[in-house]
Amino acid sequence: MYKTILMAGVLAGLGSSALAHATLEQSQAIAGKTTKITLRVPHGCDGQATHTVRVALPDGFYAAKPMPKAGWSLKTETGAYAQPYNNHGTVMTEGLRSVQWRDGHLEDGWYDEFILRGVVGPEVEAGSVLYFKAVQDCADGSVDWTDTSGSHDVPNPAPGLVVVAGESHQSHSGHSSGHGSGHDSDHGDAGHKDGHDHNHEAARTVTVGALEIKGGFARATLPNQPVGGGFFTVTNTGEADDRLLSVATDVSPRGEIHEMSMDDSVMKMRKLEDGLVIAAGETVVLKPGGYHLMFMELTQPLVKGEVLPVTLTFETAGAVVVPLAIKAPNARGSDNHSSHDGH
Ligand SMILES: [Cu+2]
Repeated sequence: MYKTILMAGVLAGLGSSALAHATLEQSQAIAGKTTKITLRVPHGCDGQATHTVRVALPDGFYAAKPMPKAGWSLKTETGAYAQPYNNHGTVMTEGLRSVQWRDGHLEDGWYDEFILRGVVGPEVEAGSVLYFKAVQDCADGSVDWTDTSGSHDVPNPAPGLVVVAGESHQSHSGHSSGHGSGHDSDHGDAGHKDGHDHNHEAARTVTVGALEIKGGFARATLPNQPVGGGFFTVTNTGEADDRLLSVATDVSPRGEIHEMSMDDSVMKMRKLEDGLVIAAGETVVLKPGGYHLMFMELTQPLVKGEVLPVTLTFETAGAVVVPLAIKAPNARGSDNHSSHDGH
């Protein structure tokens, strides 16, 4: 129990530093669907009040509309899209590209949210990140949130969300996810993809620092199954060791890094309290029966064919979002993982 509390403290510590940044409330959006974007502004510029909040809309986000805000005036800019979109049978080649909420007053010690909505282009690849670069203007300066490198170690990461594949019509009715993004869409037919290749894009290689991560997958869970497992292969192409410190995901309040090993001819699982070392020049495989990610207290089932974005945090390389393709409950493993029931 003590370990659990200690771990929670460490996670809370990481969380609070992330909260100091401007972020989006939404962590995911579905390709081809309408989604709401909520920019959270947690502080001003070095103690000064914010009077303007500017947000640039990324390519791949169209038919956007800002939500007006009492006490702030709205200024918008339109421009050409990177590609045309079919919006209810009308071809759109341009539209809203940036929004400014101006002439407001948000004290450094206050918190507020700035909202817009739009459609994620059906062409946006699952697993890619849409960044909404944001800038706060104050009396004597600005704070920018415009770094789109994907690293969480920079002082000014741009707010972003992970795009997941559009659902097929068949699987939609059976979808029990509590995730709201896009489900209120009135653009449901805008470029609906067939559901068969959802997993395909998730298999691509993700690079962060000297690390190359590929083959990410998770196992679909049965209804009421309390935990889920995630796997991937990581190669350290650098000169120095790195270490996987934590995993975070929307579907679980607690992600852990586990190891399965034989102990007196009994397969046992244990949590790696100090993380998992990725030695320089080495490849570490997380797989069923070996090292794995474990998502405790699942808040929703992992559905085969969907993509689960997880945020991995490494000691040196920093944090990176890795899409895990959700495969069959027994995917790529012969072990029955039954010891997980004891969690
Ligand atoms: Cu486990």
